[in-house]
Amino acid sequence: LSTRAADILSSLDIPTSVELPGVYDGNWVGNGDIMESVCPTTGEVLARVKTASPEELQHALIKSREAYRFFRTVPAPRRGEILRQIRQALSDKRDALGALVSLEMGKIRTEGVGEVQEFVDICDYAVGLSRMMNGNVVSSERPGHTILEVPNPLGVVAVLSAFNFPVAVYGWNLALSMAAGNATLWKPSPSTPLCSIAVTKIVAGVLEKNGIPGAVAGLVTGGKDVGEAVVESRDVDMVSFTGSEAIGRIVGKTVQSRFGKILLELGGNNASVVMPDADLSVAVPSVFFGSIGTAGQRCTSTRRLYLHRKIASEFLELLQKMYGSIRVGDPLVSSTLLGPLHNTTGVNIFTDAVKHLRDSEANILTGGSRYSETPFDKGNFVQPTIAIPKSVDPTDKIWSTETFAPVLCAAVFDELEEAIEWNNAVPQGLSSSLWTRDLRNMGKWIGPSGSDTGIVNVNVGTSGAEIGAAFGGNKSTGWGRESGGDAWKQYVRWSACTINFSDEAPLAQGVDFSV
Ligand code: UN1
Repeated sequence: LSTRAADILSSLDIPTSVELPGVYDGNWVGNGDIMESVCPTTGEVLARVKTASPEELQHALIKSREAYRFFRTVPAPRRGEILRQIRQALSDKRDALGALVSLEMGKIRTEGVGEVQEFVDICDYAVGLSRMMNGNVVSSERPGHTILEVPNPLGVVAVLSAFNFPVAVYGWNLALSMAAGNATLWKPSPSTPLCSIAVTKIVAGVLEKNGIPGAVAGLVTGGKDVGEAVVESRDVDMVSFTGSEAIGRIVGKTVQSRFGKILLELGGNNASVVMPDADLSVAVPSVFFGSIGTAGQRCTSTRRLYLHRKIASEFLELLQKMYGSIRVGDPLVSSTLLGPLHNTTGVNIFTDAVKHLRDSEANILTGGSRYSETPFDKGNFVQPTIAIPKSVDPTDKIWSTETFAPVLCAAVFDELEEAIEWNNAVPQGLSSSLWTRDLRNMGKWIGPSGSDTGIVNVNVGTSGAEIGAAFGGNKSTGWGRESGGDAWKQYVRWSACTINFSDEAPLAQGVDFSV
């Protein structure tokens, strides 16, 4: 193992040079298939992880159920206090954990650390929430009656997370799920097991100190088989899945067929729309970050760019200049702005998209190839690409599918209505941005005839949402909401309780059933 990898792992108390147990249900075990964690920058094998065997998975589910039965009786503010301690423990390890994210996932240092910060932030939020998960008192139409709407803990929540946010997305789910009084079982992406082991160790340390069963925050690493078994299990009350539309469709159907609860965060295909009155000194750098940040591997990355004819060439010139100045390299080096794609599948997605652009005679303004010279030859480095496809055909896959790589497609429009139509013409509906200084444009954009995405920004890029508002998308993005806003309401089971304090038994709607 390279020294830098060894240093990062040991700073997080992860042993090097052994096969790591990748299952936690109160104890660390792992007798299933061995999975390798590979560094996307160097190709180095960082660790070998022993995943969950089928028996271990079933055992973990039993332990989760037991943990839930205990945890649901712990008062919510007390659960909040445990979250406060988790927040502190994560914050103490923020830089080390951030470095591990960069090492294993490939995103740059500040984004790796930022992701841990996002987990810290949602813990803060959930601490407050633990004293504010209020139900309702509803007026009854019957004398001497009252109606309560009570949020109760839901059960076992399984979180299936993606490689691109190997820490934060679990954090969003864990924090709300714990505040709500559930047990959470994490099935991370098969290619980022180390991040999940490191996070689980930190969380488990806090649970242990407080005498809480470890399976309140359990972990099962593994591949497709483990994921399928979790999704199919009737012991899982809610599945929160982040990933592709293709897999999400299967997950959604499976959970629905057993009438479980489902929360889906699927593909994004996010557009920025730039009006002629936009402040380009704000818009250009934001589009730059939106399209190149995380090497284009956020669900919220900017993939489509619609420019008003009056500013289109100026905008593209400025943007290309920024693309030209991008510092590519090792994501752990603090000056780097563009790291590698996470895996070779990502490289193939990039190559296919570029080939499709070329075949369909798109104008490729910049990029279009891999970086293959040393030191990039060992990693998954690709050139950020801007292309102008021949037409804006929403049925063409270059516009209608999520390309999880730094490929930005641009087109020119004349009227805002036209741009809104293009924005809404794709199956996905996660995030979108309008750049304007005119209030009337803004009103159109955020109103009933405006953008149909779950995140609708003005003079703010498509990616990089704060945790305070609900995060999620509409249409084929899956309609799920995580993080802030009302998202917590999905992690509880609601009880509508009509209570009779009177000496009579009147029926609702005045129904007379007297003998
Ligand atoms: C994701 O890409 O799965 O808004 C989540 C953002 C981040 C989260 C992205 N806060 O870009």
